[in-house]
Amino acid sequence: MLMKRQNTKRCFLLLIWFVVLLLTASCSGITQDASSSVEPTSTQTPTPKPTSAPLCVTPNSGQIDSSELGWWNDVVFYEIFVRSFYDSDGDGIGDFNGIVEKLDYLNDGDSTTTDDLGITGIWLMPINPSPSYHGYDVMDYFAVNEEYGTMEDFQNLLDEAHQRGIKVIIDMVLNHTSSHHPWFQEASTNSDSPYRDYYIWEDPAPSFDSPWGTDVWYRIDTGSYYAIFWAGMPDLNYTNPKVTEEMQEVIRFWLEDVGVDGFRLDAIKHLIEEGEIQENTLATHKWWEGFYDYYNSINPEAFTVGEAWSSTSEVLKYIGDEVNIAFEFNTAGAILKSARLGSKQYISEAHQLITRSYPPHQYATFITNHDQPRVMSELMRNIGQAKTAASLLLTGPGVPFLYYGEEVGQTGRKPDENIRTPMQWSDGTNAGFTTASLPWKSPQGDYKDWNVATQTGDADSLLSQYRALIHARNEYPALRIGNLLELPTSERGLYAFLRYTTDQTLLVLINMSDKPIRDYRFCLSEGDLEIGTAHEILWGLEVSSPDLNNNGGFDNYQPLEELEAYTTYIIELK
Ligand SMILES: [Ca+2]
Ligand SMILES: [Ca+2]
Ligand SMILES: [Ca+2]
Ligand SMILES: [Ca+2]
Repeated sequence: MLMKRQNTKRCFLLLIWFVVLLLTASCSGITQDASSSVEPTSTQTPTPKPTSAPLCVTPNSGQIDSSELGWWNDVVFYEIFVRSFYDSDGDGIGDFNGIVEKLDYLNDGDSTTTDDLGITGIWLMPINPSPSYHGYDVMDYFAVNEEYGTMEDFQNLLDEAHQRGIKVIIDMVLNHTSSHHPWFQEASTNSDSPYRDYYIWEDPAPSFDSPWGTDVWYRIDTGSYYAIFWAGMPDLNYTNPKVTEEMQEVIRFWLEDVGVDGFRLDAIKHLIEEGEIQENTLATHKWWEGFYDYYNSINPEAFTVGEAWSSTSEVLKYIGDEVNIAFEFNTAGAILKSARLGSKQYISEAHQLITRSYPPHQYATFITNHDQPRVMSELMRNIGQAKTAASLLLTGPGVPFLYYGEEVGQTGRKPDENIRTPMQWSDGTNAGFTTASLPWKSPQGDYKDWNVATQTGDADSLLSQYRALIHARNEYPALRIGNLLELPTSERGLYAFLRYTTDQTLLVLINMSDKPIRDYRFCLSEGDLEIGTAHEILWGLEVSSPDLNNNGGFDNYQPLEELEAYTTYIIELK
């Protein structure tokens, strides 16, 4: 009896497995039609053999409609925690003037020099007055944190950045205020105050928790209020039109009176709750649609990037009519995983998903940010893997964001203060961050080996890799706004792909393995190539040219005899 039941169960499982196989097969068929595709006849992975003919691929004929792109698609952003970047006046706290002093490091505004990092956008973490060190609980939306400088200092930073062709966006925290904000002070002490309804009160408090299981209802003398993150960050009540009006004025102020280029929008998925549903609600989407219309009416060139820490299928609902772009957390995880495991599988899957899901390039890519362990800690100090991660970020589609210090391999794990430590400028006292004897926070203990000064003259350093990649991205539109077509090889550690526009074709080779790769060949059944030349643009290496076939592609191309471990090459083909 038992045997029989097991057999039946096994048959049933087999049947399910078969159905799943069928579904997978048909889904991947759809995938291939929608994105630039591998030829259907050659989708089966061959047994890796050195002499096997390469799989042929054909580019997608659909070109990207440039009217769907924005100025942000030409930008490489750099996230700065002001408190930790550079201290100009020796009080141990980073400030606006400190950033101005370091702008030439970021981008000197001269396109002929390449010893700067080359970034073209800055995201400043919150700059408003706040009782916390990080600033994600705002006390005054119309002022700057005086520890960082004055509004004049900030205006000066904007001017100096703009002169160098750097856009500046600021963090905007709309979901909640600080409990020290005058609105909440008033609302929490006086139930009859007009500000009472700026927040969310219920009596008795409901019993539900946050999606991650923490308390969200806090009892004080006058009642219980809702705060999804913690008691010090009471959520604003956006079902009250007054709150929306107040925040529209905030947005107008920063765009029109101050002149920032846009906003990084914090925690957008938590804006409006519907009962116990506390993320990605319909009311939240509706509110952001109104917000989108509002800020575009103030300045149609204004840019927003949203933080919706969710799966791609949820994130993309915000794109294009609520915010311009949002962070691609799934791709960030895939970059790290591919770099760590030396396998293209994860990033290849992520690229397929985002290129078929979003409008072309309307997503923000990154590796880790101020809420996550630093890249170099995630990769256990493996500089080869860190270079791979940088290459995947900066040769890939979308709008890339770096987190300050990532380019010199800064480390840090949670708690949060430890992933937001001072920028490591040199091997001097306090990593060259401040002349104060006591910085607000000590730099990481290994700063003497990992800093800007030490890596600047070293062609093999991580910093040199970031510089080369960013300058290449600035120079070649195909890296910024081109299509992506993977060139299959049997080497799991070799991620090879074309980035191409109508008049530019780049072949990107990333050997993410710890071994050299020699046995690889590429086949492009058709393309736009006309003369059959190849030119390596990252390091100026000599590379072989492809023999063009009759369709402007190539059948059996090997540009370099050997791809060294953990190396990246970008080859322009004509
Ligand atoms: Ca200072
Ligand atoms: Ca320059
Ligand atoms: Ca909320
Ligand atoms: Ca939408």
